Amino acid sequence: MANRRLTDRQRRQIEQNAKKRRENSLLGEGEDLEGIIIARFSKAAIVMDEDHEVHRCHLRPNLAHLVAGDRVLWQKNEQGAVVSTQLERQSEIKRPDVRGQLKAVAANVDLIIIVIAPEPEPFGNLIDRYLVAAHLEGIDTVIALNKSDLVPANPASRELINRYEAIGYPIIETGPDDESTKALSDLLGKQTAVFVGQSGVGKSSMINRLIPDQDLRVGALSESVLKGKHTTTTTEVFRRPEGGLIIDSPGIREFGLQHVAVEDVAPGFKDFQAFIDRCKYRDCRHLVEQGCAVLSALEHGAISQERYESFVNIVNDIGEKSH
Ligand SMILES: Nc1nc2c(ncn2[C@@H]2O[C@H](COP(=O)(O)OP(=O)(O)OP(=O)(O)O)[C@@H](O)[C@H]2O)c(=O)[nH]1
Ligand SMILES: [Mg+2]
Ligand SMILES: [Zn+2]
Repeated sequence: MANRRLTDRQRRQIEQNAKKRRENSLLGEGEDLEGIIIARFSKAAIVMDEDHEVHRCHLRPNLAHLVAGDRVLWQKNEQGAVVSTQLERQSEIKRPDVRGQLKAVAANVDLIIIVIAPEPEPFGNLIDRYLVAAHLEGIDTVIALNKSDLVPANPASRELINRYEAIGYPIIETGPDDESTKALSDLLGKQTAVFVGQSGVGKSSMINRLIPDQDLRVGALSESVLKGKHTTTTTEVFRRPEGGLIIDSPGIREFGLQHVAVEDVAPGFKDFQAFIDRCKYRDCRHLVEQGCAVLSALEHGAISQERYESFVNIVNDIGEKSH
């Protein structure tokens, strides 16, 4: 879990801030206040203050890269409110944008909830991509199988999540019932968690259930294609009454990992970890090499065919896109 204590840099910033506040109050300008970005628009942001009140703020031009979850300093003035300073990030979730440029999409996240559901059909490869990215950032993950009411009719989704549980990844099953919502709530505790996954798996619905008085927009699955419509369009932060923050993010169909080095993929596969140090060559790519312990684990069934193929898919994808 990310360290939530103030870093030295943040502490210095707050001290400087107090000094500036005294100076500002002499000048009659707004004092520095702390807040969290809960939603980002092109030239503005919604900031939640320490009393959980929200304010629409302008952004200083040098702060164009602020994202949901960022901690900031902001001031009120006659024209409204303005964010002036970004405080240091403890962690960030990054994703390539449409032009392939790596962009942070959320900051200061302790936990990533990777949501899947019986429908739309889940793909192990997308789960694996999230797991690799989270491992690199050092952020904990939980795989959530949502729409538990539909699982009996789609047992394949439970088989999929059980395979991840067998590897040692934390999982949870959630649905419309109160018990599973309570279990999810207990698991989240006071952490900051981001919900990610395909469109239509029920991320916003899960957040609605956790925060019943928060009227999030929830989309209806289009009956004909059973492919989730994109309902959530911006990444947004919600405060849980129990403490802790939840970040809702727009559903995605693909998750490019071009920003990841090929050699960082295997360490993100928990089931490979026992083997990667036993390969004959230190720079083994685990593809065709002689004396590769991963390939021999695959042969003996200690690594599943699905996971190995998923690994090769990610490695090939990175290789192609970086040329
Ligand atoms: N049967 C069933 N349907 C659910 C459950 N949770 C959500 N849904 C339905 O799934 C559909 C999609 O839910 P959303 O919460 O909008 O999904 P999302 O993951 O936020 O989608 P995007 O915002 O597009 O990424 C809606 O019709 C929900 O009513 C559940 O536990 N059981
Ligand atoms: Mg949504
Ligand atoms: Zn190897």
